[in-house]
Amino acid sequence: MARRLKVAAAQLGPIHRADSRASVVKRLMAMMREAHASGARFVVFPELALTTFFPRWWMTDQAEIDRYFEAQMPGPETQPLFELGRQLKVGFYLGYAELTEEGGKTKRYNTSVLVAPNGQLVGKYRKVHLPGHSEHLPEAAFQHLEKRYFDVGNLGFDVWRMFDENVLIGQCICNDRRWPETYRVMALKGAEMIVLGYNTPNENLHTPEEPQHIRVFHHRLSCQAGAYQNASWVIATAKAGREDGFGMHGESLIVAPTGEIVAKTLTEGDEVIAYDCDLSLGEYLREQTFNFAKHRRIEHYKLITERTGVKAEPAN
Ligand code: ING
Repeated sequence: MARRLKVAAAQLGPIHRADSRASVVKRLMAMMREAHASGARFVVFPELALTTFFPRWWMTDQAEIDRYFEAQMPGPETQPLFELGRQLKVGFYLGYAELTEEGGKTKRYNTSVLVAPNGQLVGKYRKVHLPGHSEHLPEAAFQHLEKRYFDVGNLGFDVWRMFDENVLIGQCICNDRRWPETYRVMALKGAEMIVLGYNTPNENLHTPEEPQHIRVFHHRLSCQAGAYQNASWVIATAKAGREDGFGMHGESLIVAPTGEIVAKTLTEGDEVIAYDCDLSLGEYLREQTFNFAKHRRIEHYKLITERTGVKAEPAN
């Protein structure tokens, strides 16, 4: 009997600065119900799924910034979503801004959690690859201040066993999907399915002349390559649409271990897509092409973990 898990990507349309968390949680719950009605047992929500993508705004007042963060997960406003998951026996991935105390210091992370069908929190991830910049760019059409508002994630890349099928599930966030190291570390820990949420502006902040179709092409390329090269299912869920006028692309994807896109969203609004994932599909790739133990030569890869940036050193 093939191990199968029906998974849904629950894409969010825009969340404006004026939108309340309660109104967003209602939308998340409606999509969880829709996913459940389609037979899905695992729902992947976006990155920073409770608020607008606030790193686009220059803010200096820490209290104003912290209004976008959660001090508890679940907290009073998100508890209804966890309760619904427990009632429907649906597990989920949720991205949010985490405010926490570590060693007497306040820390702020771009975080995601995996929640089991019994409503219990299974695992937490904090975004490692923070894109953008930390200083104000007054001439730019919008900001991308993740390096200012968040600390670099300190939990590494992990996988967790979930569901009766004992699926090994890894999680990451947005820009992480562009870095092959992200998928590879989780695949080396046995990931069969890697889930992530994202908020990706339509425009390139630094190169406005970059054709818009390139953004979606690079998004697909990153997810498809990550899936194929690690023989893993990849589910990538957008927060999309125009938030206070600033556009972000949709194209939420469910990608098979072969690298093929098996489902994608068509709109930039709240939209649920689902697919009954055969967890054995990646096995032949893990046994042959990407049999890591048989084919990888780590003695030639040292530079990947010893050197951060480029240092041109031609062999001739
Ligand atoms: N957003 C974007 C992302 O990685 C980005 C930032 C877009 C970086 C395109 C490079 C190229 O999808 C977040 N939130 O990481």
